Amino acid sequence: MRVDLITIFPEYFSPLKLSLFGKAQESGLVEIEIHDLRTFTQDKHKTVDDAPYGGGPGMVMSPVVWGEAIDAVLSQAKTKPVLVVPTPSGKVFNQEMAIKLASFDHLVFINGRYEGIDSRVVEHYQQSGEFSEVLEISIGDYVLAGGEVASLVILEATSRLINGVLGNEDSVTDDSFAPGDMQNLLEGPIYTRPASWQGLNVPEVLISGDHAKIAQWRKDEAKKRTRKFRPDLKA
Ligand code: 97T
Repeated sequence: MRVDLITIFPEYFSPLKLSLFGKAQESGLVEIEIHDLRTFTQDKHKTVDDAPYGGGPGMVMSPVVWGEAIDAVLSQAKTKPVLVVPTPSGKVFNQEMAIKLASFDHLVFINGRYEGIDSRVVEHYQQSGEFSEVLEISIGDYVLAGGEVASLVILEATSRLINGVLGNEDSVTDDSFAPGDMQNLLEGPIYTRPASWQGLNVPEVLISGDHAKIAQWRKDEAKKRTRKFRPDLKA
């Protein structure tokens, strides 16, 4: 998979150079390139924003500068990429969307700061046909200072699903092997040695050796936890 990230804060993406992602990149499974938006400005002050039409607080990022940057990335693309736009007004990200993103060959993330990116940028690339899809994605109902952290979240959730990345040995995408990846249920409690710690004992059933009983217990605990913390999920 090829990933391009465009940002005014390239340093935000330094975690991508750490072991987890670094290994995936060395092995050639994921190729990540970070682009500084300011290199696509025309003026001496490298301006990327302007006042909003209609008034109001804050600044809006320029469609002209974003267009230059995105077109430069597109000109290097071998296949039609997917445009990922982190925004608080997008569709809320979930595991199903991560699985879908992991199936694509090329992702381009654009990271807005200030009050956001001029809305014509998304509109233009939706209609230009240069991207196979344009996905506006929120990572939850809270406000960030910009899209960079949201992009990191989306990229980590996505890249760990690619075989060979982040130690994925086909166990990750298979629900039956990956309780933490379950779509409809939270994971129940888990334990390791010692059997007793701080006066707290590991549930007897897990030491019983009765695998059918253990599976039933885990399912029951997962349901209890889901009903408690995520009543919106069907458990
Ligand atoms: O709050 C934001 C600002 C810019 C880009 C994305 C976000 C956001 O994404 N998910 C929640 C908030």
